[in-house]
Amino acid sequence: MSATTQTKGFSTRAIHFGYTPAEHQGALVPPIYTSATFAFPDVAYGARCFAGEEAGYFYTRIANPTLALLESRLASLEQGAGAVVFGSGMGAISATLWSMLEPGDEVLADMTLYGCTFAFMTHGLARFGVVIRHVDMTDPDAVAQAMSPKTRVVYFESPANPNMRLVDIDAVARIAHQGGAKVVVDNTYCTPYLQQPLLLGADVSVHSMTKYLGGHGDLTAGAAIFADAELALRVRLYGLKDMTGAVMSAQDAHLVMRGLKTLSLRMDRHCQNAQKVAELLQAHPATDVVHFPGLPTFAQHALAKRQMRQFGGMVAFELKGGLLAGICFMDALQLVTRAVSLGDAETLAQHPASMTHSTYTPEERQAHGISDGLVRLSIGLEDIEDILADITQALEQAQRMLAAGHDEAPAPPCVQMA
Ligand code: 3LM
Repeated sequence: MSATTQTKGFSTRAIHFGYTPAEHQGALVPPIYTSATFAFPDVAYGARCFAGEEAGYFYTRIANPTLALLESRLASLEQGAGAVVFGSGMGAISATLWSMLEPGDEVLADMTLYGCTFAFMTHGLARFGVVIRHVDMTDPDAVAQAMSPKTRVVYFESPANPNMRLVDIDAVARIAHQGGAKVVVDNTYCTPYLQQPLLLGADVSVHSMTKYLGGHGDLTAGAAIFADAELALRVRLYGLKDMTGAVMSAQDAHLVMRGLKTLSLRMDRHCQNAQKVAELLQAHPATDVVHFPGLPTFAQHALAKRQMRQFGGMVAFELKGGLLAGICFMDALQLVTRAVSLGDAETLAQHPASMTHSTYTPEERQAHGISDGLVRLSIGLEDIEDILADITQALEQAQRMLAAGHDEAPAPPCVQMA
């Protein structure tokens, strides 16, 4: 069997793509090249490397054999022409956007973005003359209306962190391309296993590999996968090399490749468990609203079925009693861990308004559809009965506290209580 053929299935490529043990002393697991620099046989070779005339490795911030293997595997999994890996998801996002934009250009961004992406745009790019405009991309017509001749990049997450809104990638990509803009999709919540943005028309798919791709909460890393190899090269030689230096370590690349081997298995289980949690929450009298694409009542359920393989492992919800009830619920959890991040084996609970999305002002959160009472769960791989039992007891505890008029749960500092 050829280890490198694109015709093999997703899981086969996640395990084998780009690597032949016979070329590496028979080592089943690819070697980890920790070297920062690479020896030149002579000066002329070194000069050719720097001039881009020689394909060899010369410095790990630009390229490294272990990172290159991971990059080729990611490009294969998401059907890209090339990929670049980074030291974090924010490294991938910032290096990509720095490489695509100039002062005076406009980014059209969805209303809801991960908090640090929002901050990078509004507090970062905007300071350098890039105009950021937000539009509700759940409505492709709104994107068409908002496009201007200066729009260079259309940027969104689907599902969006934290409120799970979906964007029709195919429809929005068509509109963006008609207007001459490129489309960047943050595919972190889905991974290449659940969603293939490039096949739906996107130009770049970015990932925090800190999440599902690594899968074990023990590394930070990012990736950008490109439909166009030329843009990939520009991001590597400008965004990564000069603008951010957000290089990934070879040891972390090894860990991500280990994570990739079980990605499809883990995602299947994350999705199954999340579906059961969402159903439990929706049926429970303590909950007000549940945001999960796999619920038939989810407003964009049909779109989810069309563009996602399964519905993902993330669930967001609000309890009756809003913020106070949400805090009581979170503090009552015993198995589920109170922590930010997502995609780990452990089920995690966090409060976006005071944690991941505290980069928005309260007014911005309100305008961008991130309510103070929202609780976000990253559903893990534990036995589903244990996850459901912990959530059930925490819901009951929150109900009891509210019924008893309990008002001791302090509001997180950045959230203004009504
Ligand atoms: C979080 N998110 O808990 P890193 N894109 C998306 C993300 O969710 C994230 C990034 C990019 C969370 C991290 S909040 C302090 C913890 C959709 C990260 C950025 O740079 O690898 O963390 O990825 O939602």
